[in-house]
Amino acid sequence: MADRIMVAGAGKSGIAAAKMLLQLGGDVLLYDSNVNINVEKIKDSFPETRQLLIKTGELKKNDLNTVTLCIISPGIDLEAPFVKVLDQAQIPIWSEIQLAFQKDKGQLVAITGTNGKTTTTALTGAIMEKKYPGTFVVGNIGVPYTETCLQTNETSVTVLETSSFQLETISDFRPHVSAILNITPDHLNRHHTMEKYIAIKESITMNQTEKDFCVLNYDDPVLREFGQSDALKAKTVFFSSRHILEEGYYLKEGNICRKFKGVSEEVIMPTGDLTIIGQHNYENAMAAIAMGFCMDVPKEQICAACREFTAVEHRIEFVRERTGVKYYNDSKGTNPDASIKAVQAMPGPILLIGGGYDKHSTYDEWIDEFDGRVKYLVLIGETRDAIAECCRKHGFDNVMYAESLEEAVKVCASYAEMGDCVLLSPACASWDMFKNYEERGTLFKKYVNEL
Ligand code: UMA
Repeated sequence: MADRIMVAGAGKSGIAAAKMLLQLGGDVLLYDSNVNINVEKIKDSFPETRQLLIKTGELKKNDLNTVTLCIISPGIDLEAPFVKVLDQAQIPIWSEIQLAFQKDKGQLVAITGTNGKTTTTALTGAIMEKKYPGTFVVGNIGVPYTETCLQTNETSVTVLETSSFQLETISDFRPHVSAILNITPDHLNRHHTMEKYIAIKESITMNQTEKDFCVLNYDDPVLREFGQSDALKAKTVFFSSRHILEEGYYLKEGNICRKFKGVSEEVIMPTGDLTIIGQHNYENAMAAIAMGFCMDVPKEQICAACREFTAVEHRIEFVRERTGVKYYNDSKGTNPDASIKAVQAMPGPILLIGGGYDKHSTYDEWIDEFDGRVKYLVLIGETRDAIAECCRKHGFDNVMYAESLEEAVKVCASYAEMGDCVLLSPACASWDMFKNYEERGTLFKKYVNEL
């Protein structure tokens, strides 16, 4: 019997990986632990199913008889019970991005970090597109890498948003340019310790050599140390929004500038030319600009892409103004640090909608940021008791509960006054009440537009 590759998880990544493997003539076992998924509907999405087996529910050793490799979807925890069965059978596990990387014929730019990944990936993609018309923008941003990797050629560039979940099971994955934007606590329910989470993020560089580049945030103490350590083989390119660097990209007098050994300071562009707002977005822009230069995109093309770029959906996205109140969708604010950035970027007093899936985050710094900015916090979801308790501890009493996102929007609209901002920035993932953060953000916009 022919060798079979198992693809674990029948979500976006799993379906794309299975299709790619079938297209290459392989035999695939598509496995999902959820017995309630619609197997017939999944089969219908495949053009050809002769070499495809689908299995749901408990995985047994016998199911793995001819399986030689497992491609795992990012949402699956390596502590999931079926992974033990794979380990016992000594079947190697690759992430979906590792599989795609092996088939990528072009150049790869990969971006990770706790926050800012999606905006930076989209902007970097727009910069690359100017010089390399065959640019693909994929990964955690929503399009699986395996969906596009077979379309790559020697001249194409792939810009990949890379989550810690995807990096956990790479092997020879090697981007020519990598970036780590920042590292603050997130997904600790899965990675358990900060040390492990940091190591996974830094592993984006593990196969890079001195021919490659790694763009790092100088203001993040962990990344500054990493960039100066021998552990990093790629050329370090720092950016900073707080320091004028001897070498790297930085902010000075309202401009994004750069300076390198033997070359005098060069102004790239004024931050005022960008439509994305807030210091964190200037950091994202500097990282994207640095990646543009690493990939030899001319300065005029980099600046043009930056000027044309508008905020990505669900990231401090302006929805509408109604009776003098501005509504913003920051559904992508899925951890406290991301939500702090949104709170800081608001142009007026805030009615904030927070709460969601429990990733065991701590909310103290988020709530400290409310001071003088947040008028009311309306809580939804699994974490609302924990957040309300933390608010009490910090002396913030203007907390209300809502049973649904729709109710939360209505509560905010009824309490908001002229000049206020209603912000959905939950500081939590969405998986307790929604399929994903996109669904949460899309519904928020719908409820706001129905007011
Ligand atoms: N499943 C199992 N066993 C398990 C757990 C899940 O079989 O133990 C199955 C589920 O029943 C489901 C499938 O796995 O059928 C879901 O797989 P998935 O969660 O990996 O979801 P995908 O649809 O493949 O989407 C993934 C990313 N999701 C996650 O990392 C949770 C998407 O990132 C990404 O856009 C997509 O691949 C394409 O690359 C989303 C995300 O929330 C946006 N990412 C996290 C974040 O940004 O914080 C990391």
